[in-house]
Amino acid sequence: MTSFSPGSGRRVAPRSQLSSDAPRRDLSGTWRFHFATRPDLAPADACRVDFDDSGWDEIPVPSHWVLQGRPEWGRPIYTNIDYPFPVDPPFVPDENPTGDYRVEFTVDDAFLTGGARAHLRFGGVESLCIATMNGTPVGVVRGSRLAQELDVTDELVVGSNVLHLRVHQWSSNTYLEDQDQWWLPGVFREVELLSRPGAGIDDVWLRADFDPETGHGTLVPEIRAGAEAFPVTVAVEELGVSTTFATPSQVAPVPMGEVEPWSADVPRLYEAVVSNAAETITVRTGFRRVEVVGHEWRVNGVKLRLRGVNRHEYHPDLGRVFDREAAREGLLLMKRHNINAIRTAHYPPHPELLALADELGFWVIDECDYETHGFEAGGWVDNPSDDPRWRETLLDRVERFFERDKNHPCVVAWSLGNEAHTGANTAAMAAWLHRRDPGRPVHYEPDFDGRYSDVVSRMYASPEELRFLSEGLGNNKLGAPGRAAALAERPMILCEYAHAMGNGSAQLDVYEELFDTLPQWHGGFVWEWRDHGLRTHTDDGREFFAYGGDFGEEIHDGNFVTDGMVLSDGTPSPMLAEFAAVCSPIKLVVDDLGLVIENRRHDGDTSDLRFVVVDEVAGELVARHEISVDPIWPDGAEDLDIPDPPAGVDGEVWRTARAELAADTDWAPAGHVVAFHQVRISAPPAAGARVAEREADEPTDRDGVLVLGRARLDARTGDLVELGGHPVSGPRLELWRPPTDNDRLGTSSAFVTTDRNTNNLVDHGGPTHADGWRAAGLDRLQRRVLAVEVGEDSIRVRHRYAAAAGRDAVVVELLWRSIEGELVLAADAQPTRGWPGGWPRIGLHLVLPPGVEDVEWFGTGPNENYPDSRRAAVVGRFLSRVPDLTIDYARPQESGHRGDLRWLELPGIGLRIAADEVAGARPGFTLRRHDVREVTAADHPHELPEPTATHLYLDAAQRGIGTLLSDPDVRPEHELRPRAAQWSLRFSAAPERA
Ligand code: IPT
Repeated sequence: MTSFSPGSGRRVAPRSQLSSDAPRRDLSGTWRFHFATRPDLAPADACRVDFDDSGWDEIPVPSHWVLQGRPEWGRPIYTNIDYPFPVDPPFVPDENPTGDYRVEFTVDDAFLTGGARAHLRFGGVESLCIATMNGTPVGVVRGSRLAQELDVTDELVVGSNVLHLRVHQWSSNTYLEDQDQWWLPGVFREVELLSRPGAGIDDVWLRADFDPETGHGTLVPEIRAGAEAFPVTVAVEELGVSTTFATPSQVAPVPMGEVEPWSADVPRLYEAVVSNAAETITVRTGFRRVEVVGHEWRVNGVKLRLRGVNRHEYHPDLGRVFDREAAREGLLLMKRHNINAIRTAHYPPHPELLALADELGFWVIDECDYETHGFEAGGWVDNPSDDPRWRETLLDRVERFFERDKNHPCVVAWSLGNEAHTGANTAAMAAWLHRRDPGRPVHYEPDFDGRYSDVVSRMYASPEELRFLSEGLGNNKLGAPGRAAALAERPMILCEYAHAMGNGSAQLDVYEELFDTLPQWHGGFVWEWRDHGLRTHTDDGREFFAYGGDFGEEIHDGNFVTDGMVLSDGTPSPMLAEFAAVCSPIKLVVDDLGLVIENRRHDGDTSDLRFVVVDEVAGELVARHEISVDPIWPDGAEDLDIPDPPAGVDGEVWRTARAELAADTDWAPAGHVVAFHQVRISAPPAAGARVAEREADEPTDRDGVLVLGRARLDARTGDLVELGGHPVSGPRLELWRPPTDNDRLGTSSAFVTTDRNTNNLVDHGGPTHADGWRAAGLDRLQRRVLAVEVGEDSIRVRHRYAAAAGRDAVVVELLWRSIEGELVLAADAQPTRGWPGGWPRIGLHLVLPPGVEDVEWFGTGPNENYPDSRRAAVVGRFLSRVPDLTIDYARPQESGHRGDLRWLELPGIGLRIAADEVAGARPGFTLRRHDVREVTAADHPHELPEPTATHLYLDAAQRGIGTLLSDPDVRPEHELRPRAAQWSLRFSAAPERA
């Protein structure tokens, strides 16, 4: 358990995951299982063939034992950086959960005939497994997400066999596997029994080169087999090529003639067959050439543009157990959102994932199973990356990782791991890869100085830092003095950016523009694809998705495990739509005269797309034009004339151009929108009769209730009590928003940065944004009525808002009038000088009756949007159910804001609210069943109380949502400083609906 060794016993040299016709037995199924809280409590004789396991429980293999609904078998633990036990390498605590597994299976003689050998192949066991076959120990398997074969020929018998595995949750390996995810022990990938034919082909590596100059492909085979295995034939039937090598020394490159290349955009695969008398191996191959030429990282001669995500292995019920259908659905969802690249954070995925990426088309950075982040707090003392005692194990890891995955065309770089600092061992891992596969670059982010990796990689760098790096200027985090200029000669990526925790991240467009314009930058990988909440139930049976702390962990990192663009239940977050809008490889610019279409795909013209322009007046569709255009080649653009927009019409004219799929594809149906652009057409308004000055109604006071048209107000406070016959209260000033994760964790200087010299995380420890807002009392404003003045045709109300102990105040004046059945509100908020810091919002809050079901609005939508994240939004008319307006982020927080409201209608209470422009701006709205205080108080969606009202917030402004871990998190132009605000609102009866 506690040695530095990479594993022991009958270990077989690492090989590819190959599809062979040799006999194979998947041992997945129901096994016998015994759980012990400590190794010394595990049954002593459990490995003996005649051991009586009839009293044991059962468990599915593959699975994690902590996800079997048996709390007595331990529970999941979530830590991001910390080890869940003392840093005392290579030792682990005595309390080391231990699972004993037993399975009985039979094999027939086909398995062992002709000198065949038998291998047990482990796809993944967390974290250490001692295997015993028919009573004989056959090996110790280490490396949780790495494959390992053991030769069990001498133990396997024709007929019945007993396999026993003893699995320890913690081992020395755990020090190397400190990734930001749940700790989930168990046999979580398949265990297979493979028959290896006597004169079989041990391993195959088909390097499939594509020459972009000639369009020709070449297969460069590497065949690992004994001389007796020859002759060996390599054939690609589709290309009419078949070559037989009589001896090992004859093995040589096989010219394929003209081929179609493989790329993420056009993932053309060919089936290659490698065979001999004993076995036939099928490899799906793709021809492509990966090169780093100066600062360009190219595939098939074309610079890569990575629009990527970090993807963990995750399933809300199964943990890291691979579910092919769910994984495929996930990849299709990526395709539908213009994602073309995956970093397999932070370990090699199930091999089938790479097969899917080959088939569907993704550029993949495949990452080794290696992270030691928990050494950081101790200044990286004893860090495995630079400790000779770990060298053999780390080289073993990189070898097993590489050998398993080497045949996949999707893999365009090898990554040594994540957050394990740097040292002689990581340098040796890189050297090993360079020697073994000169054809693909090595990535390793903590190699800040670029001593042994080929791609300059950073995390959460600010836009300014991207520019500095590009210009060859060093500073903190960017490279040692003297290295910056050298780094600027290399390709650059952000292996993590746009931290998607909760309602975040914004600024995708800022990064996209830099990726498109700075020559060294090739794009980045959003952190991360999906939340990892685990489906759980409360005692009374309500479902929720658990994050750190929900299983009573001693230490944990809370909801940092839910930081994806897709929620735990599979719901795409609004950020995913924003990503799709910003990162589309098809760029459209439309205006009243023309349409510019640019194709920034790596491969493939635009013949799969149709281009549509629609015109809307006041949110109503008035024209749809299909624009005919010849296919545009990658890197090409067209500037097209399009029909004139409508003229002489009443209302706003909006024109939207869309690139839609013309036909169904593997990943989306015809009509799917790949790109769009919307513009407001400044059409001259229709010449209409000027509206005559209208008379305002006179307010009347009936026993302390002021009646003004549709409204009734409290004569003492000036608050609404009724509107159109429905109880309504407010409006009240609101300066608080339920903190987003960024608000709650970020500071004016990002809360953690990395110290350049030590690579230690520096916690700036300053108050977070939310701390600042709380200190200013924004969440507890008290109100004092200054005046309620009833005039001849208006009611003027003045309120003063300030927090306990504070002197800073905001005075809000509300001027109510009623004109021909329309209630008109002119509101004005004026802060005193001297307010510290910033505000999250400046809004008016109206409390409406509960049960308001539906809303229709003319404004931005369909999704929530914020000042720094609104590229997925268009202006139009939308319908929604009220609960669907907000997102159930893992931890409840600000959600549902939609900027630039023109009007909204609530048919349930017959209310229409129109918002007029004041000083060129319109308010945004949020409609939610809980107020900001209820949302702030809840830690999970299911903790929100039964709704008692419907809350409408009309915000003159909201702060941006920013991007966590970047400095600054919110760009200065999207900060909200204390300021005055005005609203111009009209309340009327909603038109009757059919
Ligand atoms: C970065 C990690 O690489 C990633 O695994 C994840 O933990 C992310 O942070 C936070 O969610 S490391 C961080 C110190 C920048």
